[in-house]
Amino acid sequence: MSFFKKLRDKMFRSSDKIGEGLEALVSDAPPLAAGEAAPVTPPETSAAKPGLLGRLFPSAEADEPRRELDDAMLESLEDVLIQADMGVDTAQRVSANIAEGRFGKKISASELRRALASEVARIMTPVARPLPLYPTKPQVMLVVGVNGSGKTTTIGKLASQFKAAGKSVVIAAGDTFRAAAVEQLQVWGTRAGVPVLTAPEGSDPASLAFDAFTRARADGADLLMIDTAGRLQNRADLMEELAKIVRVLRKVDPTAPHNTLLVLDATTGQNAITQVEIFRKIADVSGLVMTKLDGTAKGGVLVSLADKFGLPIHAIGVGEQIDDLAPFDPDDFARALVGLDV
Ligand SMILES: Nc1nc2c(ncn2[C@@H]2O[C@H](COP(=O)(O)OP(=O)(O)OP(=O)(O)O)[C@@H](O)[C@H]2O)c(=O)[nH]1
Ligand SMILES: [Mg+2]
Repeated sequence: MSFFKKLRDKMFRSSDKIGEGLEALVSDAPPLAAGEAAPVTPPETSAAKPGLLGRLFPSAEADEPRRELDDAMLESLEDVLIQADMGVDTAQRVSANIAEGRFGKKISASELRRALASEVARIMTPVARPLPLYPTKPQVMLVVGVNGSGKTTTIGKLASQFKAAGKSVVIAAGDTFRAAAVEQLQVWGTRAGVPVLTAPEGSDPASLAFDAFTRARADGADLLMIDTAGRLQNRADLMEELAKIVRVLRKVDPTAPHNTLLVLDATTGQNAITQVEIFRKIADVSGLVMTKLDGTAKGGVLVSLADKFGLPIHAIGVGEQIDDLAPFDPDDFARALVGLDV
């Protein structure tokens, strides 16, 4: 199954919500009753085949209800986007851009969907950047984020992908706060076939980071990924802990860490915005990973993150399995978000 199909299937809640919202905007007709068949497009008359045949057998899309794009409809569009967690500013900007050249014209739900998908893709394209790899050995990736955002899982998935790509990877279990966190990372390390360096519960994560760095360097590893604890209850402690990790890493290599990945949980919706603001103050965040895009109606938050911060989005997580992490593709994401098939 292509990753797009998987993303589309898994992001069903976002796309359903936006898709239904758009249909409702354009049509006053009651929705199809359960069990009632949707109109089927005859194969020869699909939009991909315009011309004579298309004119003789108008496609289902041509029969779609249309409604004039006016102020009221734009306002409702904004509401649909806000409900999908795009945030007020981004929702307004997106709606205004969609109105350009279309205001006062009759528009169908399919046209609206396509317009929205291309607007979302336009916003996301500049931030869609794969995780950069440098020739530095080892390249140090510090992984930060609030509790439960998916840091450990993301490290496991990334380690497995880098390993499969022929890189030698070392993981440091820098969340020394909970014994369970270390065990969880060891499970991922075993799955990925990657060594996990640990320290006793409650010990100093910075000294583990230092040991892991010197060991990874001595071993000639390509990548060192450092997991961290995500306790935000006490921001000063966390700030101090992360600052100390960075300080000791820089004793070994003044250019480290080479990436600081902030892992965000899509289901937290607009809260992700606050998390970016906080973590940017605490750490030198170089890029984002958005997890749990499967089964959330809040995928729109990614659009508002891109619009607001312009930080690179490296990857997205759509499940708990080892291969449920993919590079961020703006077109696939936009189409999945609005519920377009192709
Ligand atoms: N559905 C889904 N679940 C995910 C995804 N990524 C992580 N999870 C789940 O989210 C939960 C938390 O993930 P962790 O990786 O433990 O999060 P963490 O940031 O390390 O959490 P702490 O160590 O407590 O700070 C786990 O149950 C994961 O399986 C994802 O992309 N989709
Ligand atoms: Mg963890």
